[in-house]
Amino acid sequence: MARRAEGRTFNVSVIGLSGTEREKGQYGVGKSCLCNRFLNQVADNYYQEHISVLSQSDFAGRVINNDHFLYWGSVVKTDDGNNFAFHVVEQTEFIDDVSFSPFKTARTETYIKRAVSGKVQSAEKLMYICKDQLGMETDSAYPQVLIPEGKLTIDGFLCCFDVSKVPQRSIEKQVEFVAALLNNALKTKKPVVLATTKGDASCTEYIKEAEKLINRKEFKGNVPLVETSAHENINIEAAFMLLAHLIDRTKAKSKILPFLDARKQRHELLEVAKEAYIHLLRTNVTDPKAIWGAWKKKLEP
Ligand SMILES: Nc1nc2c(ncn2[C@@H]2O[C@H](COP(=O)(O)OP(=O)(O)OP(=O)(O)O)[C@@H](O)[C@H]2O)c(=O)[nH]1
Ligand SMILES: [Mg+2]
Repeated sequence: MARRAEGRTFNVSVIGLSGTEREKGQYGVGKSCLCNRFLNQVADNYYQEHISVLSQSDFAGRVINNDHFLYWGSVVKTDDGNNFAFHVVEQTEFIDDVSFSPFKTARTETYIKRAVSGKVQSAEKLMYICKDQLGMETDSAYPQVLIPEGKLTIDGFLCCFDVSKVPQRSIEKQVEFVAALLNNALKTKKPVVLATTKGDASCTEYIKEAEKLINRKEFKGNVPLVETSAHENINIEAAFMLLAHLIDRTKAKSKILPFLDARKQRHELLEVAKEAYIHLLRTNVTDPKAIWGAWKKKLEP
């Protein structure tokens, strides 16, 4: 059954509470970090801070390209021996750093309508890597990867729900916003997964609110929930793979671990990796005067 997924590309749109500080509170809900963790395999390429308050020139640059979404690039993941290719976009709201209101574009719908678009398009838009890339788009430090040509048809939505406490954002506000977003996303008939974000800094009542939300009668059974943490890399791949299985209607459903079990598994894996790395260093680097920079390069794959 799972073979059907072989060679298929899944275009995923990551959505969630977005807007000015008045709407989303002091920080975002974690859409960018979730995308960053999924797309970049190398831990050193994970950035904890991304921006959405920009200058007019950064908004008009090739990465943002005068649109309220980011193209995060593509990645291939292997599950049960099958390859799953993903293209990921993040629907957000970019704010002008002079007026502190959203940049005006040709599209005038609200975020809740725009974020569930079935197709996204932005001619020659470049893949976003990190905030320092803005204004430096042509610098050789940043690979220039183009969004696929033409319209990108979205196959499913990964909706973020922040379960940490954020100043100037009430939980009621987030619940109301995400409920409207889920409603609109389900109307598209595309699969939707709710990812609780920032599980490493979670508040139990907020997790309960997310569970209550997906158990409302209009969503019950239609929106699976995955508890994630981008900072600790917990259940991130699992959330995308679950969505891919729903899109592909494969019987091989991903097994989603509860947050604490997934965290334990992650810590065990890190422990094994750490031990293996220490062993590698001990067996290779025997010169007490060895220079770290030079050896690091030699040992990197
Ligand atoms: N503790 C913790 N903080 C996180 C995690 N993910 C994101 N954050 C923090 O939350 C803040 C907002 O994260 P972003 O990923 O930029 O949020 P966003 O939804 O993309 O924000 P906008 O696009 O501006 O709406 C940043 O300070 C992140 O470091 C996480 O897994 N754990
Ligand atoms: Mg963002």
